[in-house]
Amino acid sequence: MEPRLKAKNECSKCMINQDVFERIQGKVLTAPERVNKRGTKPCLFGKGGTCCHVCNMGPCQIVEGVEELRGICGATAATVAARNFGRMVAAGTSAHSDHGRGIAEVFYHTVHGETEDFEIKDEKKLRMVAYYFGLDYKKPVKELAKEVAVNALEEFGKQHGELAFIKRAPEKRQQRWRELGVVPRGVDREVVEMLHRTTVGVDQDYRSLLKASVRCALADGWGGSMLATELQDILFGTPQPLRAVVNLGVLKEDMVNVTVHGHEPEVAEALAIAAQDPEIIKEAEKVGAKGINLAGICCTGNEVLMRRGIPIAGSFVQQELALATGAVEAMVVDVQCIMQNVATVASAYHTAVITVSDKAEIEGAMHIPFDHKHPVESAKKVLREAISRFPKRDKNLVYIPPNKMDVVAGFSHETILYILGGRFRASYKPLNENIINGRILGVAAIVGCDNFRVFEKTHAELAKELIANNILVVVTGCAATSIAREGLLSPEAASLAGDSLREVLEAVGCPPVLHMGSCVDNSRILIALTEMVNAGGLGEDLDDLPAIGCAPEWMSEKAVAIGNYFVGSGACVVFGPNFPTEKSQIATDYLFHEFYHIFGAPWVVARNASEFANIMIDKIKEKRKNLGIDK
Ligand code: CUV
Repeated sequence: MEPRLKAKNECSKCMINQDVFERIQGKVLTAPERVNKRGTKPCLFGKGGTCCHVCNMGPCQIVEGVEELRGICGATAATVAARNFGRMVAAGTSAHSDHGRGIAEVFYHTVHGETEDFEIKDEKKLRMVAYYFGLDYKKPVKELAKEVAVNALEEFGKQHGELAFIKRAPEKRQQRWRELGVVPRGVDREVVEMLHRTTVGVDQDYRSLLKASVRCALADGWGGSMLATELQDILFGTPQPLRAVVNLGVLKEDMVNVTVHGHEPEVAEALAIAAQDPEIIKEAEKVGAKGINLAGICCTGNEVLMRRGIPIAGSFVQQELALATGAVEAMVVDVQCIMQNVATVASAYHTAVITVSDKAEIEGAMHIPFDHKHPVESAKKVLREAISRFPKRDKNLVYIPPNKMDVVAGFSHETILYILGGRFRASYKPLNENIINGRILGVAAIVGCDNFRVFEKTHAELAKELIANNILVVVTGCAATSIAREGLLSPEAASLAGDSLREVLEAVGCPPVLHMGSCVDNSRILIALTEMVNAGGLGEDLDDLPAIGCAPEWMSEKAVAIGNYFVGSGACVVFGPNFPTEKSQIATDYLFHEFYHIFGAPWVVARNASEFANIMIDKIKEKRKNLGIDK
C-alpha cells in the first residue's frame, strides 16, 4: 500500500509549526519524514504484541490459534502478548520511579544541608507525607524532613509490607487489592519481579502475568510517581494557578534561548535560579543578548510551567522543530522522551544539545555532568555554554514563528480542592454536588504523549467534544501541551463548554480543561479521584465514580504503566490509536473484559477522536446510572 503521507506536510504534527518544518526539510531528516519514508505502517512483525524475543531460539513470530506458529518453547500468543505488556509496564514503572528516586536523593541532600540551593517550600505537604510514613508529623520541620528523606528512599528498596501511599486510596480499594494480592511492596522489587516473571520459562499464564502487571503498575502510580510528585512539591512548591504561554513563539530573538527537555525538574529549577543571577545576566549582555530565556519541552517543561510559569516551547513532537528555529543556543536534556535525532538537528545550527544526567548521554551531544550537591553551580556552567553560542547564531537561519497561546496552568489537586471545592469548605463536596445535580456530567482525564504516527488532532478535538458534553477535563503530559496550543487552557475557552458546565466554570473563573502537570503528576489525579470518593455521594470506591481516563496518542512505555495503574485503581482507560496486545484476542479480551470483573475497570481501545468521545461519554453515563444520578 502507498504510504499515506504522500504530500510533504499532510500530518497534523508537521502542521503545528508548518513554517518551521518547511525550513528544515531537505536539510536534516526529521521524524515526520521518517514516518513518510518508512510508510505509515509500523513493523507488522512486532505490532500487536506477539513478537517474542525473550530468548535466542527466536525471535518467534507467533500467530494466535496456529499451533505451528507458537514459540519454539510452545509459548502462545496470549502468553507472549501478556509478557510484552508486562515488560512495558515494568519499563514505564522503572522510568517514573527512578525519576522519583532521583528526586528523593535531591531531597535527602537538601534536608541534610548538603546543598544550599533548594529548600522546603511546602511544609504542610511535608507533614502530610510524614503522616503516611507513620512518622510523628508534628515534629520540628528540620528533624522531620530528614526522617521523611530516609523513609522516601526506603520505599524503593522495601522488601516486605506495603508501599506507604497505598493507605491514601479509598478503604474499599485497598481491601480489594489485598484480597487480590496485588499490593506493591517496594518499587524496585515489583519491577524486578515483573522482569523475572517475563524471562523465558517463568510465568506462562497470561492471566497471572496480567494480574502481576497491575501490582507493578500500582508501584508506579501509588509509589514512584506519587513520591516524585509529592517530594517535588515539598521542595519546589505545590503548583497554583498561573498564566503562561505555549508554542514555539515563546522563543525570543534577542535573548539566549535555552530549552529544558526531559522529565526531572531539578536541573530546570537550578537553571531558573541561575538564569536570574546578575552575574549570568551580565555575561549574556556582554555577548549582545538581553538575558536568558528558558522554555520547556515535554514534561520537564510541564514541571516548570506548573510551578514557575516558565513557557513551554513544545511537546514531544515539537522537539526537533524547536531547534529548527535556529534560535536555540542550548537544549538541555535530562531523561526520557529525548529523541536521539535532536543531536543531528542541532548540528545543522549553532545549538548545543547538553546532556546532564549520569544516566543519559547522546552521541553528538555535549555532556556536562550535573553536580547534585551544587545544582546552581552546574546550571551556571550550562548557561555559560549557551551564552558562548549566542554570537554564533546565524541570523539568516533564524525563524521564530509567531504562534503562541495563553494558558492558565498549575492545577494541583490541592488547588482544585480550593477552587472547585470552595474556599471555606476545602473539600470536593461542591464538585460532587455539581456532578450529582448533573451540571457536570463527569470527569475525564486526557493524558500521555503525542505521536508522529497519529495524523489527526485527536487531543484537542476530543477535549472539545467532552467539554461540550459538560464533562470537566483534566490533562497532563504532552496531551496537555497539545490541548494548550489550541487555546483550551484559558478561562475564555469556557465558552466552548456545554451550558451547565460553563455556568460552573464561569462562577469560579477557571478553564474547562485543567492542567494538572507532568506524567508523574498523574498521581495527582489518583488523589483527586480519591478525594471525590471521600467527599461522599458518588459511591465508595474509584470504580463508582463517573470518571474516565484516556491516552489517545500514547507512545512511551510509561503510558502503558500509567494506564495500567489507573485500571488497577478502578478507572477505565481508553487507549489509542492501537493497543499493545491486540494481536492476541485472548490477552486483549482479558484486559478489556475480565479486568472489569477483577478491578472494576477495563482497558478499552479507540481509533479516533469521535470514537474516544463516544466511549468516554457512554462510560460516564453508565456510572451515573449505577449511582442513580442519571436523571
Ligand atoms: Ni512524561 S511520556 S512524550 S514527555 S507525555 Fe510527552 Fe510526558 Fe509522553 Fe514523554
